[in-house]
Amino acid sequence: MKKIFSGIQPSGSVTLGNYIGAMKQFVDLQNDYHCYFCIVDQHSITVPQDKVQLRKNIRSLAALYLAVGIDPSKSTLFIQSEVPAHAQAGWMLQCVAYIGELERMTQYKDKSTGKEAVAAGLLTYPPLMAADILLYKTDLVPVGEDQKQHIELTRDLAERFNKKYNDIFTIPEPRIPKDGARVMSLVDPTKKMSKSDPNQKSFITLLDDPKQIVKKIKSAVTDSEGIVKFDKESKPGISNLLSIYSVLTNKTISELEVEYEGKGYGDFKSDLAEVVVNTLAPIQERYYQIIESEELDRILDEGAERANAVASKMLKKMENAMGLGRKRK
Ligand code: ATP
Ligand code: LTN
Repeated sequence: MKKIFSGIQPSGSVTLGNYIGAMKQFVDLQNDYHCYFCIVDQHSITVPQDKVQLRKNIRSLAALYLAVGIDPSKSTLFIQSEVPAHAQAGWMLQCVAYIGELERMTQYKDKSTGKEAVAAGLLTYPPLMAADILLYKTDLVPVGEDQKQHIELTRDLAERFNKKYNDIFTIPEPRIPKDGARVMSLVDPTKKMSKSDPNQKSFITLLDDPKQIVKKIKSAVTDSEGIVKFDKESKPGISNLLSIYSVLTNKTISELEVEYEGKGYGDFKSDLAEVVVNTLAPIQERYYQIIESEELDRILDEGAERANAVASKMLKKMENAMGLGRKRK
């Protein structure tokens, strides 16, 4: 069976963008692939985090993975910091990566621009992500559009390592959804919806209640034309809402354009809010059953154990290839 690895940062509440761009695909893929899904807490400390909130976010993200449909009997769900091989392999890959290529990463540029103190880890984030992926002989990495550049770098690092040391890494491919790979902010539809955006109105979280969802969608920035039509350039707001509507209902954008011909944004937005509320209701119900359960801890313990067994083997291969420590099998 081919292998899949993907990770989400516990850097805030999971958004509709994370769900549509990443999590929704995970659920479908777990039937056909050997899947590893990770809560990448070590990635999230590349920007400042409140330690109490971080712990909450880690548990909440784990419960959400299960609530959207990740089945622990099919997939391995675990927390990155509970599998030490990630940080160890990440260090080794930092020594394979060049500063120049790390400085070219757009996520680094976006998150560091204008900041007074930037953690070194923000720059060296991609080799840790490469370690996440390469430790599991991953074939496919399902992610949103924004992560494409990081997967390309992962491929470059793997090829460089294979050539220089020993041919041990599988070269992974990104898997980016055809639709919904870049859900935009509700406040500024030229920016990606992001869970660490300080403006709460810019995103819908998977745990927002119906009232909040209706309010956020009603106040989503559109244009003054009043015509429900997809045009990313001149109507980015309504185009974003159309994309969300389309992926959540499986109706095509053209079908929706016909359905809302002659109707205003008000009707369109109320219907979309209803679609989002109905999509999230069963997820929220499962979430609240799982979040406080001991079952969740058991699943995470078992996940870490399974991940550790696989990752530590690849880590040894990396150490042998690079000549670190003493020769071991
Ligand atoms: P942060 O704001 O802390 O950077 P984020 O919301 O961008 O977080 P990540 O944890 O970095 O989310 O991403 C988890 C997954 O969700 C990745 O596969 C990423 O590509 C995807 N993703 C994130 N934002 C969006 C979006 N707006 N549209 C589609 N996919 C997205
Ligand atoms: N960089 C990703 C999160 C991430 C990831 C990974 C995704 C860390 N490690 C491995 C896929 C595979 C992000 O910011 N969304």
